[in-house]
Parts: sequence; C-alpha cells; structure tokens
Amino acid sequence: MVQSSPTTKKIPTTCTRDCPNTCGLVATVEQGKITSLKGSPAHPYTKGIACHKTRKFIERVYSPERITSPMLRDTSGWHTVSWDRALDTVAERIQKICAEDGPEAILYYQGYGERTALKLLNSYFFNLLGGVTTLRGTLCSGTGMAAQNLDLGHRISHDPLDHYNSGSMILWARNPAVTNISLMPVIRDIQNRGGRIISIDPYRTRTARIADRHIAPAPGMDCFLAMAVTQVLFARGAEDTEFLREHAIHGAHFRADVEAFSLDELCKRADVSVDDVLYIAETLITCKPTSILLGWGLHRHRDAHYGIRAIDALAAISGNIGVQGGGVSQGFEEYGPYDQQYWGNALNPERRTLLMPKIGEELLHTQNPKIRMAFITAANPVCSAPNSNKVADALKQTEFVVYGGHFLDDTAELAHVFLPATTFLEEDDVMASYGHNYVGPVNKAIEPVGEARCDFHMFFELAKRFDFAERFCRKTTDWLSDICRPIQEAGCSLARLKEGAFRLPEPMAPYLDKKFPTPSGKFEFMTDFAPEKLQSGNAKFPYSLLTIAGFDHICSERSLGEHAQLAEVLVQTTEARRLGLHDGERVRLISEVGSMEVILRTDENLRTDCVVAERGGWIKAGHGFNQITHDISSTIGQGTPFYETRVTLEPVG
Ligand SMILES: Nc1nc2c(c(=O)[nH]1)N[C@H]1C(S)=C(S)[C@@H](COP(=O)(O)OP(=O)(O)OC[C@H]3O[C@@H](n4cnc5c(=O)[nH]c(N)nc54)[C@H](O)[C@@H]3O)O[C@H]1N2
Ligand SMILES: Nc1nc2c(c(=O)[nH]1)N[C@H]1C(S)=C(S)[C@@H](COP(=O)(O)OP(=O)(O)OC[C@H]3O[C@@H](n4cnc5c(=O)[nH]c(N)nc54)[C@H](O)[C@@H]3O)O[C@H]1N2
Ligand code: SF4
Ligand SMILES: [Mo]
Repeated sequence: MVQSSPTTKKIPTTCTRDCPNTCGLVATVEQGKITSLKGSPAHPYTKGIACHKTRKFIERVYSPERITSPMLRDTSGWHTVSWDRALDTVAERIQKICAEDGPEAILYYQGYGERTALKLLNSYFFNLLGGVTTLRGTLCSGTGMAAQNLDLGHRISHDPLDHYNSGSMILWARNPAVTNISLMPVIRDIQNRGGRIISIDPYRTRTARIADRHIAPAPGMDCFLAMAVTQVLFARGAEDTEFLREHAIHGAHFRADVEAFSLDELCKRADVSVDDVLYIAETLITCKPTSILLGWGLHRHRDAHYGIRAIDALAAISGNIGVQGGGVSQGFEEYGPYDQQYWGNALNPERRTLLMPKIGEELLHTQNPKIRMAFITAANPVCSAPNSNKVADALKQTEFVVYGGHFLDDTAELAHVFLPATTFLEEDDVMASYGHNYVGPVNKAIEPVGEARCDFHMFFELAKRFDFAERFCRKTTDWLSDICRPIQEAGCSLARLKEGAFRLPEPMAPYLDKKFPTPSGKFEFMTDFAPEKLQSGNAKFPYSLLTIAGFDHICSERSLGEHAQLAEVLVQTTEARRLGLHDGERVRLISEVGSMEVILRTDENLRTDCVVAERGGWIKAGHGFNQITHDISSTIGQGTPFYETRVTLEPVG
C-alpha cells in the first residue's frame, strides 16, 4: 500500500458500483477521512480515468441521510437498535418460518448494487440454511446473453483493448460517454486513425453527438435495420463467403428472411433512411474490421433477441466474427473468475425461484409455501423493478422484510429491519468486471462509518445464531482464498492482487479458431424470425417510454435530497407543440399501468415516437418511472422489457 505521509494515506482500490468501467482507483485518506477518490494510473485499462460520480460518491459515504446504525420498524416508526438486537430479531424470525413452512418461505433477493467475490457467500448462507427461494431472470442483460448464446454458443466479448485494432465501431444502443467512459479513448483513437464511429440509438445521446453518424431507428426495430444492411452486403457481393460456407449454418435461411423484404420495406420498418443503411454497409466494407458494441438499451424490449441475433448475423456476414478488432461485444461475467461452488447451490436439491421481471406478481401469488420473509441486499426493487406499485403491495403483504443497504429508499421504507451496509471504501474484497477482463482489489480505505458492516460481516454474525456457524464463520482472507482459487491458479496470489488489477486469462478476441460451442460447432443463424411479432404503433399510447441511464447517478443510487421536485421527460419539440404542450410545463405521463406527473422538456433531435427519461429516481421523491412500467418478461432470456411500456401525455390541470 502506498504511504505518502504519516497522516495521509493513499489506498489503491477498485470501484464496485454497477458500472462496466470497474475503475482502478486511489483513495486519499487524511486523518481517517477520505478526501479524494481518483482514477489509478496503474490500471492497464482504466488508466487513471474515473468519472465525475466518484466525487459525489465521497459525499454519499458521509451523507447525513445515510443509515449507519441497525434499525427496526414498528407501528410507531423506525428505531435505532444494537446489532445484536437486530440480528436476534432476524434469526428468530428465520428459525420460526423455517420450522413452520420450510426455508422456501423465505426469498433472498440479491441486487446489482455491488457484485464482489464475497457476495457469493450471501447465497452460501441461505444454502446452508437449507436453500431458500431465490430469483431467476434479470432486470439487466439476460436477453442479450441468451440471444448470443444461441448464435455463438457462449457469449464472450472482445477485450475492450482489442477495439484498438478496429477500423470502425458501431455503438448499437450503447452510450459509453455516460455509462462506460474508458471506451472513449478507444473511440477517439479509431476516429484519429480515420475510422468511423456510428451510434445507433433512438435518442441523440452524449455518445451520438460525438459519433461520425447518428442513426435513430424506431425503438425495438433494430432487426430490420441490421437486415437492411445485410441485404446491401449481399447485393454488393460483400459477404464473407468462406465464413458462411465453412463456419456457419442456416446462412441461406437467414438470407431468405432478409430477402423476403425489399430494402425500402426494411428501411420503413426500422424507420431509417436508405442513406443511413448504405453508410453502415460502406463502413463495414471499407473500414474493416468493425467492432459492434451492444448496449443494454437493446435488451429492454420483449423480442429483443431478434435485433441482437440479426446484429450477430450482420457481423458474421460482413466477416467480423472471430477476427481481431471485430466481434459483437456486450459484456463479461462479473462473477466469472470465482469458484462457483461457493454459491452453495449444490448443497441442496434445486430450490424454487421467482421470475425477477415479474417479481411483484410472483410474490403476490406464490403458494406452497407462500413467501413470508423477503431478505433484500444491494437492491431497490420497489424502484428498479417494473410495476412498482405491485412490488410495493407484495412487500407490504410480506410478513417480514429485511433490507441491507445504505439509504432509506423506496424498498427500505417497507422493510421491518434495516441493516446498514458499508460502501466499498470501507471493505476488503475482490471485484471483477462486466465491462473488461481485469479483476481488482477492494482495499479498505477507512473504517466503517458509524456501525455499518459489509454484507459478509452481517451474515457472519447472523450465522453464529445457527447450527451451521462453523461452516460459515471463517476469516475474510480464508474465504477470499477459496473463492478466488481460479485467479490464484491463473498466476495471481491474493497478496499480489491487493496491490492492483490483474488480467484474467481470457481471450483478447474470441473465436479466432472459428470454433463455436454451439450444438453444430458453428455459428448458428436464427431460423425462427417472426416479423409479425414486431408490430409497433398504438393509437392510444403513441410513445415508447425509454428510461435510460442518467449522467450523474447509477440506477437508483442517490439520496432523497438529490432529487429535483419532479422527474423530467424529453419529448420531440414539434410533437410537444402538436399536443399543445410547452417546455417546462407539468404534464401527466400515462401508461396502461398508471400515471405520474413530470416536467416536460423538448428536444428537437428526438424521434417523435418515443419519450426519454432518466431511470432510477425514487418514488418517495416524486419520481419513479417504474410506477407506470409493465411487468412482463422477454420472449428469450427472462429479461425485463422496460421499454415496451407505451405512454401518452396530457396537460395537468
Ligand atoms: N452514469 C451511469 N452509468 C451507468 C448506469 C447508470 O445508471 N448511470 N447504469 C449501469 C448499468 S446498470 C447498465 S446495465 C449500463 C447500461 O449502459 P448502456 O446500455 O450504455 O446505457 P442505457 O442508457 O441503459 O441504454 C443505452 C441506450 O439504448 C438506447 N435504446 C433504447 N431502446 C433502443 C432500441 O430499441 N434500439 C436502439 N438502437 N437503442 C435503444 C437508449 O436510448 C439509450 O441511449 O450502464 C451502467 N453505467
Ligand atoms: N425503468 C427502468 N428500470 C430499470 C432499468 C431501466 O433501464 N429502466 N434498468 C435496470 C437495470 S439495467 C438494473 S442493473 C437495475 C438495478 O436495480 P437494483 O439491483 O435494484 O440496483 P440499484 O437501483 O442500483 O440499487 C442498488 C442498491 O444497492 C446498494 N448497495 C451498494 N453496495 C452494496 C453492498 O455492498 N451491500 C448492500 N447491502 N447494498 C449495497 C446501493 O446503495 C443501492 O441502494 O435497474 C433496472 N431498472
Ligand atoms: S462509477 Fe464507473 S466510471 Fe465511475 S469510478 Fe466507478 S467504475 Fe469508474
Ligand atoms: Mo444494469
């Protein structure tokens, strides 16, 4: 650990927030307090970059709103209690429910707030208990993973540093200027070398503004755009015939699907110009290789797999699969480098799971046994899961809710016990990334604020109240050594890992040998394309509601005081005028699920068939777009089609 002076310490660590950048950081600590948090120049990928949110994160650590003592809630409200009292209460309730209805009457809901190595043990605890009900599906990226698994056998992304080999890049529904800043130097490098950056997004994001071309298709209609480009490649004889012949199956089937439409018809369905399609085709032909980066915005549609599979197909046909600087990359397995046995799933027969995209519905109706306790960590499902009111109703009907986290957010409000968690600056752990191949150390920079404890410490003390204490209550270093065995086997000791990031032995560019872990061993084009499923348009609710990543916050990680009075919604300027609405006006945003008041903002560059807002604002602060989103599951991958919600706008008054 770098020690710069007796009173000032500089601690290398890794950002554990729900962000693909997973930056190497250096925390400066003066007299036990963090005074600065900056990017670590030693990190081979993030190279000293860190986002503006790190400054805000220090404020978050020391926020007067942060809960730093355990609390119990009764009819008169919240009361601070000792850890022993809080954990006795939780343990007694767990024992009672297990004795009466078995462990499956308990739901463990593990969110995305922090996905470190030790987080495996949260689940291990519940498996030692006998195996509780857990979750299946995802609020984040399930659709993309499932779709890519069908094409490639296993979703593996190109290392982001491999994009330095790209002659061009397509950012398909991805906004790295906001969500993944370490891609920006790569993007600039491609442009400096004369390559092209194309942003494909219904909204003109910060990233779209710096792209060489921004193409704005109708939401959910990307498959038609990818097919249009494919058609042009075939028409020009620019397809990779060797790949199609030797390394792929069902290519002819896909070609027939593509040629079943005229180019004009495909463009019309995607609502893009032929010129935009030709621009992408020319880029693929003249600026080789092209890396395609899929964003998470693409997943949040019911039949998103068609778009993703058509994009994979486009990459294959243009000769970009299994080549350096090419590929269709989405993300990495953030829990991948650990010994998976420490989830503990093998300790019990397969246990019940609830579908995450429909968690409210599932909680309300699950029987035999019904869910009596929900134990929630690193998540804010009332705010982040679709159809918030249903999720809130379900939690209100649940006999006992335990919440582990930092702030009294929409979910914590409904809990009976609040267990105050540390932030990563107060913890020792290990962090892998869903945006690159480096695993980094989480080194404790300061002592826990107040009485906060890391999740592992909470479960350690809770385990002492059960007969499996001996199996769970081991030292942090012993557990990390076991969980991180694959990392050590790859050549990095835990001592070495404490000093800084280590690159996992993953490929820079996957599938170079053109062998795919699919049933056929080849790339498999989709054969089930059913365009009739992709009907857009709804006269009563004409706009798709795109609730996207905000610049200043990650998902719902914010405090009450940081909210503006109302959330804002962007509407295309002429469209707003047509509705008789004005910039700055209070309007009602209405879906089939519900309605809420928002401030209207106009944006000339936006499409007329969607409205855009920032996700993550709290309901208790008057925000919370999931109050009006549908709780449905995607056709493939058990993802959450948040953007399938259609809305209309009315003046208030
Ligand atoms: N600052 C910040 N950073 C974050 C987050 C955050 O909230 N704030 N969240 C983190 C998390 S949890 C995630 S999953 C990632 C997400 O990272 P990104 O995927 O980069 O960001 P999103 O805003 O979720 O979605 C990207 C874009 O998809 C577009 N989009 C929506 N529907 C469609 C469509 O049908 N077609 C096309 N082509 N585009 C579409 C949206 O307009 C949006 O601009 O970012 C992470 N990083
Ligand atoms: N409408 C709409 N809704 C969306 C999306 C969208 O695009 N539109 N995007 C979805 C996406 S991509 C995602 S990933 C989900 C995220 O949804 P959630 O998983 O619910 O995550 P967050 O809202 O980020 O809340 C994470 C919480 O974890 C807490 N936390 C952080 N570290 C720790 C820790 O170590 N221990 C404990 N106990 N708590 C910790 C944070 O303080 C924060 O309160 O939201 C989804 N919701
Ligand atoms: S939030 Fe993301 S960009 Fe910001 S410091 Fe953390 S990992 Fe880096
Ligand atoms: Mo996410």
